[in-house]
Amino acid sequence: MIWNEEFETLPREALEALQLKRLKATIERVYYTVPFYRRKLDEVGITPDSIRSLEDLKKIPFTTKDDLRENYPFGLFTVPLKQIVRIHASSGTTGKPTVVGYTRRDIETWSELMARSLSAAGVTKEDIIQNAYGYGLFTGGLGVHYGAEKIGATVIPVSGGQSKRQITIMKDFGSTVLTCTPSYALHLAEVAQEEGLNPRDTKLRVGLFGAEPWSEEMRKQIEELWNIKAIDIYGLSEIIGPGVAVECEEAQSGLHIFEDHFIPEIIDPETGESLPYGEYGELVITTITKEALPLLRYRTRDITRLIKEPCICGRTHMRIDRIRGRTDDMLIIRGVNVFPSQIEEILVATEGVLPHYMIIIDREGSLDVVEVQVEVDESIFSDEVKKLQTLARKIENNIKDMIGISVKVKLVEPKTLQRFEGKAKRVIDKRKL
Ligand code: DLL
Repeated sequence: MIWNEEFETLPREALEALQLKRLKATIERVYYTVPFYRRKLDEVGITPDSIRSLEDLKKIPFTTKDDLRENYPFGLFTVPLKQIVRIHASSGTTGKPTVVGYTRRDIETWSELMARSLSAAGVTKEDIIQNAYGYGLFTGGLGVHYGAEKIGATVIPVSGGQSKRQITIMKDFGSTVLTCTPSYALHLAEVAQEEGLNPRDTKLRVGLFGAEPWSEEMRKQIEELWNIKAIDIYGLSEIIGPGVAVECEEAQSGLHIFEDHFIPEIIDPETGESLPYGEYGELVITTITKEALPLLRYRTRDITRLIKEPCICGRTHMRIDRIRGRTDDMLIIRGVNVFPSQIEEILVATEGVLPHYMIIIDREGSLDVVEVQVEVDESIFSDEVKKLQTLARKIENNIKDMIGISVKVKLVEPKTLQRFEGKAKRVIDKRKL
């Protein structure tokens, strides 16, 4: 279902005209209110008047996470705090958190984008949404919450964690939609089983999963386990939170990025040059309707590609492909670039292997060594040792053939690896410790 027919199906020409108008207004806004942007734009000789076409966007310097950190906490806000009605922050693994602020209108924009996202997944006011994204400084919980209320659905603000209680609530309240990270959706299915509930027997029919990379194979597993449709939803705090892009239930192939609010570009993460259409690279986003914290050419560090082909759902907004991973999550193993999601794809596609794994990288002498620990079915585990070895070798060969790196695969018993309530952490890089 399309929430905002008018804007989500704007013909390209009208959409681009709107983008240009909004881009100009955004540049004007930051130029006159944020010293950081004023300085940056002056350095390259750009004034708000120099932007005549969307192509001119390329003349504007990038904004990075470091810029946000250097202006911690509120230095990039365009308005005084009295106009800010909400703050969120992402913890990050190193250094200061990234702090983002919203005006009342920003919250309205975000709610609209989340209403669109839920509708794209087929969610309506008839639904009961169990929102198991964390509430708090993380944008997942409240982002979904406001969108859910906007469409008039019944929202259960259960937040993440307390998994047994999640299952009780799901059963007793008859939740029809689950929102959480894909790794938590997997974990919850296990907990349901432990509680004597077959996850396929619940009333759940749709899930909106995101906030971390997951593979197509993982989607199949989740859909199968829960007997639901699993929709990929993308976003980041800096840009607004969840609801930057979402898959439609019709195609489930690529995520529509809401182009009346964001302008996407793909660049080579090494050189910063724009890449030809269709190539994978780093996603760069310019916000064109944000008030408190507009970002010009923000480097997301997420790797994807653009898809401009028309979609069967009727939306005219282009799509981004499933996120492959982040530039900073990319592993360089003996010189080969590898994303954990590529390894995941191979593991999860293997018969008898469970979607729970951990990648451990270490250095022996000057050589990188990788161990992939992955859980296997109880039935396989109780098989003879030889069968287990054969399976491990088979996975090692597939990884070698498809990705080009040699790894050691260690098959472990079900439920022995760590589980996650929020974003999963599936790589331990001891080289960096
Ligand atoms: O994770 C916002 C969000 C909440 C998105 C709920 C979807 C659902 P941050 O904590 O700032 O915001 O983390 C943003 O998470 O740059 C990606 O690297 C990753 N990410 C988010 N969605 C996806 C996705 C939220 N669908 C960072 N696929 C982003 C892959 C994703 N990675």
